[in-house]
Amino acid sequence: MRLPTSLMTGVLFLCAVGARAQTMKGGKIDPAWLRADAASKTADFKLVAGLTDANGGMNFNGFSQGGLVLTVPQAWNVLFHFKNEDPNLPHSVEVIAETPAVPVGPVTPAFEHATTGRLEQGFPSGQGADVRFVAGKSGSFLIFCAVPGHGAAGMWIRLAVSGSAEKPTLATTP
Ligand SMILES: [Cu+2]
Repeated sequence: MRLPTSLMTGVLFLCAVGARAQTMKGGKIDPAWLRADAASKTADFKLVAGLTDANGGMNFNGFSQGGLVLTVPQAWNVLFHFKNEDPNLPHSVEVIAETPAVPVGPVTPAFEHATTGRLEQGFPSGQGADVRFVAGKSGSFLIFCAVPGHGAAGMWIRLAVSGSAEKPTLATTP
C-alpha cells in the first residue's frame, strides 16, 4: 500500500519539528550583549526577541526554554535594551518569579518597572523599549514574553539575582 502524499508530508513535517525541539534551547552567546558598569552598578543587556527563527521566532537572543541565564549581583541596576526583530510575531518582556508552570499571559512583575509595557499586544517587528529596574532581591526569575501563549510555548530565559556574584555574567544552560 502506498501512503497518500499529504500523509507523508505530514509525517516528514512532524519529524522535522521533533528534531528541532531537541536543539531549540539556544545558540551561541555574543559577548557584546552584556556590558557591566561597576561604578554605577549597572548591567546593560541587549535583549532581542526573535533574533533567530529558533522556536518559531519565540526566543530571546536565539534562546528559549531557559537556555540562557543572565546573572546580576543583588542591588544592581538592570537595563534591558529590548527590540523585537521577529518579522512575524509581536513580543513583549517582563521579569517574573520562577514558577513550575510558565504563565499564559501577563502577570505582576517580580520587580517594580521590570516590564516593557504593552505586555499583551507586544511590540511589532522593528520596535522595542528600554526596561530599567533594580534587582532588589536575590533569587531565580524568568525573563518572559507575556504575549498570550508565547511564554508557555518556551519564550523565556532566566535571570539569577545573586548575593555573592561580583559582576554580571551570561551563560548557557545544558
Ligand atoms: Cu513573544
